[in-house]
Amino acid sequence: MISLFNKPEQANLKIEDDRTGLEIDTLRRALADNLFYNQGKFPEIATKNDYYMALAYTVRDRLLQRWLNTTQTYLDKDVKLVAYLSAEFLLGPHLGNNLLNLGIYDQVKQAVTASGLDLDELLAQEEEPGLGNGGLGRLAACYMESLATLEIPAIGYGIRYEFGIFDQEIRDGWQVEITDKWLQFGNPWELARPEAAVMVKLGGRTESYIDENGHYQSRWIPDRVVKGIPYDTPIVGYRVNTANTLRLWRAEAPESFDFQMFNVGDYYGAVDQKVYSENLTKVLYPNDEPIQGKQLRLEQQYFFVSCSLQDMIRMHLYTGKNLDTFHTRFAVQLNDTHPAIGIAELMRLLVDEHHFPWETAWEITQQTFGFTNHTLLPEALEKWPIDLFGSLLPRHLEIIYEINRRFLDQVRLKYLGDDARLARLSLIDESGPRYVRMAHLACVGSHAINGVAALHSELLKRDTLRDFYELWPEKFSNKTNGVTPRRWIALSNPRMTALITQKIGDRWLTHLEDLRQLEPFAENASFRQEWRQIKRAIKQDLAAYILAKTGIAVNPDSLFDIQVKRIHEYKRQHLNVLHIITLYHRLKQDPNLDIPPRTFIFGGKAAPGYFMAKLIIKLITSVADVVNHDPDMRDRLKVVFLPDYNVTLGQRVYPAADLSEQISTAGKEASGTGNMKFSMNGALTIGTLDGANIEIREEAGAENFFLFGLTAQEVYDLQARGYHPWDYYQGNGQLKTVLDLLAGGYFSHGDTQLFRPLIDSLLYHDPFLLLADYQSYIDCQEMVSQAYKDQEKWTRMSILNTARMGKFSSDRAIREYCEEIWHTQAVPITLKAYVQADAGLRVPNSGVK
Ligand code: 26W
Repeated sequence: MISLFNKPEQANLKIEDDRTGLEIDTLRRALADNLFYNQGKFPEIATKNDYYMALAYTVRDRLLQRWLNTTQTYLDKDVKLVAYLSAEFLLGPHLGNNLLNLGIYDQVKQAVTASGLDLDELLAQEEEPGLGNGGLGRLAACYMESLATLEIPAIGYGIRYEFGIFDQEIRDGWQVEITDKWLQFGNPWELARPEAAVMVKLGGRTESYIDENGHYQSRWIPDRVVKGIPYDTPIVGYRVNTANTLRLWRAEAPESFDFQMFNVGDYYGAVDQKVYSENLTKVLYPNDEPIQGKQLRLEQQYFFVSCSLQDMIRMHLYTGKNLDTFHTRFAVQLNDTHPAIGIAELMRLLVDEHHFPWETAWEITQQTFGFTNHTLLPEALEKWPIDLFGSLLPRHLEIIYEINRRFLDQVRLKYLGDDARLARLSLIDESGPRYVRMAHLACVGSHAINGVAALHSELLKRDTLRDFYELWPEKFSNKTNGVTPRRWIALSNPRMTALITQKIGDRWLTHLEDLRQLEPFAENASFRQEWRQIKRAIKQDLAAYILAKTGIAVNPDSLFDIQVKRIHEYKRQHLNVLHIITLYHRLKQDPNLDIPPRTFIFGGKAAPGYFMAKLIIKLITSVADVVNHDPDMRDRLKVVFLPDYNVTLGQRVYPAADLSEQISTAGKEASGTGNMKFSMNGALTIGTLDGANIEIREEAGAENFFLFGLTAQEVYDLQARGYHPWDYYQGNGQLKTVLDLLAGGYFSHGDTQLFRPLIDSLLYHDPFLLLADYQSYIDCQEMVSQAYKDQEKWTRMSILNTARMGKFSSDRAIREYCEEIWHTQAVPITLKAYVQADAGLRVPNSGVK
């Protein structure tokens, strides 16, 4: 975003096109210049990171023109902007993606090589910005990339955590969390915008008064004020001129040093404010799903939402518009309930700060917001204790009470005397200790509510948000998730990309439905051969990486069976382990069992406070230890836990899979997005009818999908009539053997206590029905082994999976959001040079005083 303040005078600068040229020599010179002028280094003393930074600045120069032109265009033209509010953006490394989207990968590779450097080594230098936990954060990143590629005016708003998701190390089989110092070498991809700082109030009290027009007014007297500093990162579209902005907020003390306090000798008091404020954006909460209800979390949410809404209002007023058209200029999407406080904050800004009548303000607010729910797990639906909420946001609590009063009046009219429904719908949970239900605020304050896969959206309407659906069916829709084919195919799998483009051209990268044209090639033996060779080469690369990282040698000709995602009981990584132990036991019983050798690969972080998830990691590493060192296995079974699973590692792993594990309990995984990335890269899926698995199977064809397990309805019915996991244990010899082996300490050096909590949970509760789905899963895995023996058949299924994944492009999802929720259109950008080599600086006629 161009800084709107202090305009430099007309300057007569002679600018080399070193900063935009793409000729190899120009790029090489730019690289050398940036090493010298930006890093202040010369080759003899330059580190690999210096070269990475120099290259990053060289590439950044080449996207700035797009960025400035995009911003200028949005200011000049009266465009409607999508504002995507998310507490998490799991962006992944920038450099490779920017090279791809700018279309300069090859030139830069040549220039770097000609300079005696290795592009892959420089790419590996980048610390990925891990500003998210998992699915929700990564989806936000894919959507930002698609918005830019589709030339949709958009801004992403979030938090610039100083420390992102922890780095994971495995010590003695256990997860250990390491602080993620992603900013330690600086971040060349962001621009600080201190001139666009905004102030945010916290705590304190309110006092009401009657204003000069006799209207009731309330003013908020905070006891703390924090300054929000925006940092802007360009999000470049693929082969278009659009570069949208991701604006992430950092908190700092308004006065970094309170001299008054210092002078009275309260040294610590003097910096207290500073430390307190900065703590606000210090670290990402590393839990996805179970909420913690920590005050700092609510402060983080309010802070970035208030900064963002104030920023949008400032932009709207800057264009000379009045705020009663705010909703025609901004379509604000709430990425789950984490930014839902935004509804009360926009009301506060419109009513208290801009003196709008309540009704008008409410109309604008509802028209502005859309809400996406990403989870059905009751423990993940955010609700804040009234006292905590009221002490931090006293004015917002008043506003929420007023929203609730007017809402329940409406409900009462429609459902006279139905007090139970009123209590269920209320924004305030009065059933015990009182809470503010953030999902209810989001539903009441938004004009659109959506789930992230067909089944999930149905379950939202049938269960979680049933009362709201009955009230406002027109608000509800489904928007099945998608992933960007640029990062997850073109960047992650260049070999397959080249083969596909060779056959069907390259339009598919922006029109993924074109992949259907690959179908006939599934019947072509030599194409299948080429397809298999590519998969083999990628598996070879991953095998080398696994050996380097874990010391485990895996066979690239074995079936790569992969499960990578956050560790969670509903995702059932431990069911996968029950299969491994079953197979292991069978091979011990019958060493001549004819099964294709398998390599089981796991990856994923556990929330630090989630004991069972951490125990599941220990289970995987313990079983791996025994299986990998058992000579009877003769390398037919290998188990690997890959540490520190993140976006960078995902780019290595998804293309290398033969089998994608999507084995969550039906009705629990809202959508999943890893499932899409695996299928797009030719992996076959073993999965339940859960989340987007259902739609992947619909698109790929049931015959190209390994289905098992209870459906969501069957899960519901089984739990309704009473589920006794013990009976399954007693009733299935193989299952009993497997669990007894575990309980007996076979995989824990005889320690029978280590996995007791896990086994007891399975035998006496099993909330995620592992034992109920065990046999179906094992039988299905047998089908997989049989299918893999026929490589031609397998390859054909693999090609058809890729060919039929067009639906799962984030471009399709974004087009649906634009047409059905945001009502925004593409605004193509024409590139005009900001700096004419001969004419000096050209200052746009913005007319801002
Ligand atoms: C308050 C703690 C917390 C943090 C994150 C609660 C819930 C979350 C997210 C909603 C969890 C999440 O990432 N959900 C995942 O969102 C993906 C994108 O829509 C879906 O594909 C996954 O199925 C869903 O688990």
